[in-house]
Amino acid sequence: MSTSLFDLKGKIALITGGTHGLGMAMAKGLGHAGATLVINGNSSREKLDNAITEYKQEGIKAFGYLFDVTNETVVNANIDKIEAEIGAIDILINNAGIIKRTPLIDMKVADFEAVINVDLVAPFIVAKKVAKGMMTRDGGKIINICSMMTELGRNTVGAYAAAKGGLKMLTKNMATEWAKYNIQTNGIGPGYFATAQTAPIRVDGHPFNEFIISRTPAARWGNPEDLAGTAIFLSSKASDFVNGQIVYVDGGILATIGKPSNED
Ligand code: GCO
Repeated sequence: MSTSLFDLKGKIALITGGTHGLGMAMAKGLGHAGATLVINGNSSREKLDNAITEYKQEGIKAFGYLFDVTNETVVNANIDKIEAEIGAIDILINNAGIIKRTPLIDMKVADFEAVINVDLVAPFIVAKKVAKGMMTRDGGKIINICSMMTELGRNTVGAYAAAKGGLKMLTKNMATEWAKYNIQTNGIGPGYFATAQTAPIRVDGHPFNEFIISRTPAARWGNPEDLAGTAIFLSSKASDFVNGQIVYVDGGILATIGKPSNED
């Protein structure tokens, strides 16, 4: 029996969108802390299989399940399948997300709805099903992946901000309703990280790249590995009395109004 506060041996963790990027980095953190990983992919079997191979190459026990997190019938069937084949889910990281960068005035309603569906409705669908199982056992951990856009607006990401702002309040409501079942529900708000999602706005010389470097007190983009410790913390015994909190891993962006360009 493990005694370490941060030891996840014997735990089963489901990570949606865990085939790449921040989801994979957080999942690896949990895997190296001892958890068995169940990785959801949304579309490509090849991408999912490649990710599972990568986890296993790092000595992590991992299984892949391909399903659309926005479809409640499909989600419910796959959670039942996972819990029958692998075991009861102790930890859920709702990480799967999309972004569409378009000025609101030009955005199609269908595109707006697609972002809301994946980034806000899907975390509700998956968490509701997983929580039902946790309620019949001794509880569990739910982590919703938020964003800087949970707290701040930015040109062209209005739908994403609406979803991620809503996800903060959904997290607080899950915490409110489910804490009595020993389910701790919290969020992680990544700052600006070096991923495929941000690659287009991170190229050298891109005004946004310079802006983020100047706007971040740590004066750098985040590395996906920077998220692993917070994910382990919120997945472990160490956070058993933490509920409804969004932990921002952002290099300090949300702590400051910023500084004039002529200041050090
Ligand atoms: C953007 C970025 C952000 C980051 C992240 C910040 O276009 O502003 O993609 O949305 O990805 O969500 O926390």
